[in-house]
Amino acid sequence: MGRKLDRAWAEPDAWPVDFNNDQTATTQDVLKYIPGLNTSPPNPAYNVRFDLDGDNKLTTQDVMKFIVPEPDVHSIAAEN
Ligand SMILES: [Ca+2]
Ligand SMILES: [Ca+2]
Repeated sequence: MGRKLDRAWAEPDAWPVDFNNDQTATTQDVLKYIPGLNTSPPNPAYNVRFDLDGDNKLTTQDVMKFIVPEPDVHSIAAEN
């Protein structure tokens, strides 16, 4: 189960966390971090494609980019 890319016009590569270009963000995409986790250039295992925070290191901070905060339903209800 994963999140679906809801923009039909978007190219698969336009969604940064969809590493296998199947238009969903799943554990299959997260597993792609395993070979390069805790690497940085010039280590050949480092791949800039996975460096989502652009700090030249592949760490759990990049993996955390998969987590999108859910809206706070209580504050939304209070506003309406
Ligand atoms: Ca995917
Ligand atoms: Ca990084």
